[in-house]
Amino acid sequence: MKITSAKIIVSCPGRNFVTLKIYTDSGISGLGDATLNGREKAVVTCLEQYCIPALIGKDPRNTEDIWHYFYLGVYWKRGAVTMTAISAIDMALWDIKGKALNTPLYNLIGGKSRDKILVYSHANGKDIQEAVENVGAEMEKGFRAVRLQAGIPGISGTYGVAKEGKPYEPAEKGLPREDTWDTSKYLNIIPGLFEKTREIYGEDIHLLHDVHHRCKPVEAARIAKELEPSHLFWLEDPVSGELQEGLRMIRQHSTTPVAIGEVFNTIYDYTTLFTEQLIDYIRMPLAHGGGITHLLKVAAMASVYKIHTGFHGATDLSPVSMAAALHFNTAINNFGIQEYMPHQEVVNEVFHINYHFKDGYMVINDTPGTGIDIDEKKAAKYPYERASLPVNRKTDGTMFYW
Ligand code: KDG
Ligand code: MG
Repeated sequence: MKITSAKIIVSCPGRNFVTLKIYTDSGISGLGDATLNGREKAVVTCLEQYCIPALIGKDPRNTEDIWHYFYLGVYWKRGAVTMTAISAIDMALWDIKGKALNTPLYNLIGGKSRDKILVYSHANGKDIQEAVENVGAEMEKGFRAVRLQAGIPGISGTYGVAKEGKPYEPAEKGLPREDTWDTSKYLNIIPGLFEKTREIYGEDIHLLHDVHHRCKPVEAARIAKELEPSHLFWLEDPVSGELQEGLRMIRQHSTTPVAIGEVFNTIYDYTTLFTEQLIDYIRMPLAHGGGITHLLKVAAMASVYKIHTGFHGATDLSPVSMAAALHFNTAINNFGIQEYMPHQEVVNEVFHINYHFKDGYMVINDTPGTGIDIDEKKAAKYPYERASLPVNRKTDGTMFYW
């Protein structure tokens, strides 16, 4: 079998998605998600100019060799743009492999370890009261795990909190909005949010919280310690992962489980975190962390250190990513949880999805490969629109670092 061509489909059904479609001489094609929120066109260029020309003529079944060809072959290893391009190629090739063998992706990577995938949804509100009420709404939909964020009084536009009752969407049209951030105000609010939630709903719901890399190690240790009585499922991105050693202080002071890595892109971002058992969950998704080939290795190494997966699954990962992740989660032993932030209805016009939500879990069909399809005519109806994630300044105007 040979790769004959590849196409990139950029579409904006409510938000931007970049989809790679690889064609073969056997008539089989495969899909990969190449979406990198706010940097979509950089990945398009990387694929178009550098990767696709080198793919033509290769045997798509050689996923391991092709992965190393692109990872080692660029010389300039790693980085979000390069790794997203490699991830999309890898995802599409595993899709082709599954279709060629007429079997779902999970069968190629270990078969079924489980029939259904535990997912968590999002609840947020402008203040504690609204956020707590929204946890109840998610529980009524059947979710058994909920990520909870609340607006911080005195801070305009808290990241992770929806505006005016709209569904939460991290990127906004146009250039980046500038928000203000004050960590001390944030630290004072969050423990009370979870205390109230536990008081109302008890212990029979998993609660998660995302710090979005906003704390210094000592601040993260404080919040992790203060949240201990609320028994979180995890505290996400408590510090920026640029400095893996920064996670040590959290571990020294608290037993709140830690998840990190939605912005990571290789195993080398995790080595200290694994070997010192500084975290409990891996957030790095298939779409940015080198695809199935690389994440199989990351998950295997994590399992040695009793660490589970908890892949990123925000709306900026396309349904192609979600389908691939559900297969992956079905197969591996050390799966923990999957983030599920439902896409807007219009997304289902473009992507024909093969999974559904039921009683707190996602279920994936047995269609060969990843089993997801794209309607290119519908995709063309929604052209790319520039969108950006916000940037943050401290109250005195300094760019927020930490
Ligand atoms: O593109 C950035 C978003 O995906 C991210 O901010 C969402 O933190 C996020 C999460 O955990 O879903
Ligand atoms: Mg996050």
